[in-house]
Amino acid sequence: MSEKCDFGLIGLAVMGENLALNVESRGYSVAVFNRTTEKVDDLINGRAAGKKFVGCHSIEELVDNLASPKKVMLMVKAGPAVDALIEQLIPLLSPGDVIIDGGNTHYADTERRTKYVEEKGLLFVGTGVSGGEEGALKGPSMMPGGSEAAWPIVKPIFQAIAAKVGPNDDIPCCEWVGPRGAGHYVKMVHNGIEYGDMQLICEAYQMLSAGLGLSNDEIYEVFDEWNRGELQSYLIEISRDIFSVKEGDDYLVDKILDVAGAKGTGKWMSQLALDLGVPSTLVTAAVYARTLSAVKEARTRASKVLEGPTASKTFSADERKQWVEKIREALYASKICSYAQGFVQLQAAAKEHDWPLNYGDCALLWRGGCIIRAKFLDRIKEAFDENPQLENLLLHPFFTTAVHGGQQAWRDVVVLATELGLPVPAFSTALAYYDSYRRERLPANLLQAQRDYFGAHTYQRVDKPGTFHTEWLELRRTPAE
Ligand code: 2AM
Repeated sequence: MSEKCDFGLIGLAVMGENLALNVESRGYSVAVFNRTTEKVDDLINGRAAGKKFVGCHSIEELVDNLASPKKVMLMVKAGPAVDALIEQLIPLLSPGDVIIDGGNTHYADTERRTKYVEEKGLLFVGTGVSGGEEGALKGPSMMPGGSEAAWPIVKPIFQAIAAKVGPNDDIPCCEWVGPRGAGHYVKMVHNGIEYGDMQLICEAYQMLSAGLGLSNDEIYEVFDEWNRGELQSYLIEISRDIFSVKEGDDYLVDKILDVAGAKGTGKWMSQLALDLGVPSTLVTAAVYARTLSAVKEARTRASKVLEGPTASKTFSADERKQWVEKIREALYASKICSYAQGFVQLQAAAKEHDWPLNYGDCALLWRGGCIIRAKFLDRIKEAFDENPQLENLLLHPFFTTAVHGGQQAWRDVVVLATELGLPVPAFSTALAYYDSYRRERLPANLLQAQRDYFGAHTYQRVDKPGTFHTEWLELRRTPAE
């Protein structure tokens, strides 16, 4: 092919390769390069055969093959590889050209790289890409941030390859998120919410199986029904499917070791929530739940020593039915809290970094293509479109009504879990968040008194302004000997 290509892509692991095929399938020609060049040849002679691809064996060749303004997307391992490639690309590119990082990058790296690449006269985009291998090929959710001037250059291709939603399937799940690291931050919050959703579903599963004694077939039916209502989502759908997969007479899910892996984006969100001083308790509970699952040998030893409640419960068919509905309500209410926390963290991060985020758009980006895609996100988009400054999702009438409707069931489920000795860290932290957030007065008055007592940290009062300190030792009642 003698004509220059529309798009360049470096890094042909599964995500990169599928994304390149997606771009080409929308009518664009693509130049590709991979460090291990056999992968280039494999692609060109395999899945890309007969398509508008140019296989390159060096970065120079890739850049030479691109039309201006040149767009080079990196789909390589996040970290030093991205910096190294940026260094190699800078001398080869011209002002107005765009370097795009589509990896699972920490937003702080994207903040730094945007400034650095801009100083060199080029444009930089750090984009979240969610949807796994299939999403990359057929339509991912894309969350781009970086150099504002790059957006009109990459927009047509990005929006062409992204997932589409809406009544006519024509609204792309890809919009400009904001400057510098904003896109990767939004992607991280997406992943953190994903951690919360997955943990909540796992806790619901545990209540259904270990709590109520439902069979895998029955759990399949429950999830199938849930997926027809307000919980309709990709994660409920795949969880349902999992309960139908057998190896001979046995269900595969029962054969899987209960040790959770993690790549770290949930941990990032949790760490950054602590730095910002916002209570993202669901993602944190979900990260810790994975951590505790990982110490399987210790749990096995402890299981032989530490006792749980002795009383067991039996349920009639009717009671089971009622509890299934209560668990559904508890899941929904907890999920609302989880998303409320995610958006509060986004708002705090936007303030700290001076990103003009559009929260309705964030909800739209997650509406399709990505792992947390769900019908429910339409309601979140509407809530933020109606009031872009919405302080907390729980305060929007739709969600207020929803949690009010489910709160008794939610409390009952947490009580039942506690009685049965079944851990529900995400259900219960969500409820504790709800109960803390809705209470005008918390016991922090005593906490402030304690701090002032031992460390003279001072306190403020409800009855008059100012900063106060008390000599507690002098004023206290002398304890009886
Ligand atoms: P490879 O096939 O040569 O290993 C995911 O690991 C992708 O990132 C792969 O395409 C891998 O290339 C690429 N990658 C990892 N480290 C890299 C580096 N330092 N430079 C270029 N590509 C790299």
